Amino acid sequence: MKKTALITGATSGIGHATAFEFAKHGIDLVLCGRRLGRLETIQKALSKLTNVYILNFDVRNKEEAFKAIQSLPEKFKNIDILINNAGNAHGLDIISEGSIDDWDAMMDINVKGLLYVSKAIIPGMTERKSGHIINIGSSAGKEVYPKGNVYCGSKHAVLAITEGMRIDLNPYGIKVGSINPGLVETEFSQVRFKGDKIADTVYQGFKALQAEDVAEVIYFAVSRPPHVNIADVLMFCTAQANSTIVKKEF
Ligand code: NDP
Ligand code: 8X3
Repeated sequence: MKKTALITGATSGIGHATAFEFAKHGIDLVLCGRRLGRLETIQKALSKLTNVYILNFDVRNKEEAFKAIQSLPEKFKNIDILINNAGNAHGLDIISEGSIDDWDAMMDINVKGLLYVSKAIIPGMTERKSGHIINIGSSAGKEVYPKGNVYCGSKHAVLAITEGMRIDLNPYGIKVGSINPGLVETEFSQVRFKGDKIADTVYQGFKALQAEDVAEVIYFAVSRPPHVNIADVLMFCTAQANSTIVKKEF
């Protein structure tokens, strides 16, 4: 039977690549993000392959998030697969110099935004006693690196919440897992460094993971048979050993 997936952060990077990967496999899509123009462009491109509905909201705003999800038309209402992907890092500073606005943004988007969207979608899954939730964590949810303090904290929270969801949703037969990549070449560093040219150097000298590499793993997880749940994946590019060791060609 055709499934419907809701992907947050579908306008760029991992979420965007996942939308394309899912469309290729005929999964119906509800694509979310703040940049409406991008959502419309992606909808136009993917509508040739599958049914696509777009929802334009900021995950930080719980009223907007609930209103958007509740507004889904009948055809897209039953979300089989939730990909909680929207997120980002803001700044890279030692804890004494970090900006409170950056901290708020990371906790509000990466942690609270994920919770709001989940809260709006999980009741439908528990009612139907089926569903699959994949939270996009990070290697930063398993390790802490210098100046990563609050971003790493937000991603550790994502991992703890994922495990909590898996426990609590177990009686309903709902699959819950996390995919945790290391360095992926997306708009992530443009956002983290607020457009500063240092962002251009982050992925230089080695081949970082590409958004499509992560999307393929996400599709692998959602395409397993009903008795198999991919609970936790840590993935790096070959050049990366952990959060602080990356083999560069210069
Ligand atoms: P991108 O910056 O390319 O994409 C981030 C996506 O999140 C965009 O589609 C953006 O859409 C959306 N988003 C950001 N803030 C909000 C918000 N307030 N409300 C709604 N949507 C929002 O980064 P990535 O693809 O790399 O990041 C995706 C996820 O992967 C994040 O959770 C990130 O932490 C995680 N990750 C990234 C890694 C990396 O190295 N790139 C490694 C490990 C994990 P819009 O701006 O249109 O709202
Ligand atoms: C993104 C990976 O190492 O830039 O979550 O924090 S890292």
